[in-house]
Amino acid sequence: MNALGLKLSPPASFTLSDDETAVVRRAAESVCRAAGGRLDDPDTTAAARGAWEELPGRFRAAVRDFRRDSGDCGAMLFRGLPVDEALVPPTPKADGSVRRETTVPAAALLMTAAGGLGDPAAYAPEKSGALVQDVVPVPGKEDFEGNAGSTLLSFHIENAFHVHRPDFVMLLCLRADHDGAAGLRTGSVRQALPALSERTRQALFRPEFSTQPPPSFGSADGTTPPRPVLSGDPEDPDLRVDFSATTALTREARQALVELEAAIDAASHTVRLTPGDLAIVDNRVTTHGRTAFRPRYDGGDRWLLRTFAVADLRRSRSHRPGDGYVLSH
Ligand SMILES: O=C(O)CCC(=O)C(=O)O
Ligand SMILES: [Fe+2]
Repeated sequence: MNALGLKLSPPASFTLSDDETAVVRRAAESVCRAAGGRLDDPDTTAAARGAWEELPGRFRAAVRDFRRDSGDCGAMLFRGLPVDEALVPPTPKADGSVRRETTVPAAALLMTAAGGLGDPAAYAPEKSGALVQDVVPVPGKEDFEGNAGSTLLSFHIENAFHVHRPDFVMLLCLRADHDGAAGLRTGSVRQALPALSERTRQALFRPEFSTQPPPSFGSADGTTPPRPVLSGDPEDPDLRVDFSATTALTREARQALVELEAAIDAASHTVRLTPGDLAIVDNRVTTHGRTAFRPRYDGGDRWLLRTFAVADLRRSRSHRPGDGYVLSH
């Protein structure tokens, strides 16, 4: 039930059969052999695009349907992807760690899945522009407002400040946290909207908010020019907000932001990812965050791999030198 007493359906989930998992594994392994295992090489991306065609039809249809209409939750869970936890190396602890080699089939898998949503993309100032990034707790960063932390991570649209924020965020679980406490939270504007007053909606459509780059963008500075939090169709708007980085510039805007955060919280869903679970979030309409958990830094901590996808790579061409997959700024 949400604040209005409405029952909100949770994100849809899709579970692969054992046979389908085996087919996905073979496709991912073929990508691992491309470009000498260099994950960020364009030949790997090309191999991943080809491997998409090899994936089970049922899986491809589900991803394609999600791409067309991500539903009320703007998030979907795919279970049973080929992750063999026993073969997963110790969870890294280094700040900003990323995958540079395609040796983990899971990394190849994310690149392949990106091909179904559009294309993979990354940002040079963030996690050294790697297409597949580690989401792991980092010692000393417990309170960090970013994915290296382990306190509550507030709801955000990924890279909300950026004119070319990603369209989709993919998070693939290699290992859960020791206590099974860490939960990925998603909260969609589609489910929150009915709880907002007309006055609040109007305030959120006004360009009276600015958003800073997240701390993961390193030294990148500069607050965005004033923008609206909601845009597009009043009945099905796009959302651009990061509750730890968006500032309201007027009193009414401030009040609207508080109301929006409460509505998103009330409409949110929490999922505890286990190895082989892939969450895809529609970053145009749905925020995500994470509950607190307690890392041990013993090699057995929670470990997700993250890749962004964009539906139309061309749109960001002016940010991508050499027509690559990494936005330079
Ligand atoms: O740890 C999580 O479940 C989500 C972290 C996050 O927001 C991200 O990696 O973008
Ligand atoms: Fe995030």
